[in-house]
Amino acid sequence: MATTFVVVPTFNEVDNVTRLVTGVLAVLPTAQVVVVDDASPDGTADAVERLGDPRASVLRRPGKNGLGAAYQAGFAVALERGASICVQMDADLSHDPRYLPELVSVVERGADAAIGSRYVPGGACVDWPRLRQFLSRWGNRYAAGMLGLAVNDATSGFRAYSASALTRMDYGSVVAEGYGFQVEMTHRLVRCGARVVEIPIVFPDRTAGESKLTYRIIGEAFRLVLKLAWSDWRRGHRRRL
Ligand SMILES: Nc1nc2c(ncn2[C@@H]2O[C@H](COP(=O)(O)OP(=O)(O)OP(=O)(O)O)[C@@H](O)[C@H]2O)c(=O)[nH]1
Ligand SMILES: [Mg+2]
Repeated sequence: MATTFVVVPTFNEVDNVTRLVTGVLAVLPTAQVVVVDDASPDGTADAVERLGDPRASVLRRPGKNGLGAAYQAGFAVALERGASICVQMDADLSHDPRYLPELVSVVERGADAAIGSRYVPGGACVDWPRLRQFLSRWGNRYAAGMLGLAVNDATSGFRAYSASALTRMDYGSVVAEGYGFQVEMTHRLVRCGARVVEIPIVFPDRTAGESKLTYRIIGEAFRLVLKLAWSDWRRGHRRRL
């Protein structure tokens, strides 16, 4: 049977994290949850430890250092502890644990990665302001179009990876953060010939805590797509010569 680890990056998620961790363990009782907390001043890490559940642990990092680095640290711990499947999800309850069994089972049945997608039939974003919907929808079209990714939701942070795909992708060398991190990971999956399956998810806006999304993160993702498209083009060009 697969050994599943669920990696959850957190910064100031005390109002969500307990519900999230118990929700995950209710649907995946044999999984391990690794919360990667960047010294949240609101006591998020303590809230997880207070649960006293041996299946939930906290990786405490000394300060806020970005989402990409938090995922990388969480994946490293999961792989070191013997994960065969690594899930990543947000703590703010926009990623509903009810989708976990399907994401995991798709990878168990042979996919390299399963992505919880808002932009396939049956998927949706609810309660988001129009501007967020617009940015997310067109950001995904831009990334997929520029990079030739046959993935409808390359910015989704709700995913399951097989351990072998993570290793093959050399996830530790990904440099982007935030949405850029998800796009760069998707680009690597596609470039290394991975089998990626999208599962429809309904994604509600967070109801507690604050979003960490900034214009800097959006700008970084925009530039990253250009950079990856340019390096793809150069690689293709070199092959043709
Ligand atoms: N460890 C760590 N976690 C982070 C950091 N930034 C964000 N997070 C967590 O990453 C997850 C996603 O962050 P959100 O603020 O929900 O960002 P988002 O989902 O892209 O944006 P919203 O849809 O507006 O909520 C949440 O669980 C955050 O607590 C960080 O620098 N370090
Ligand atoms: Mg969120």
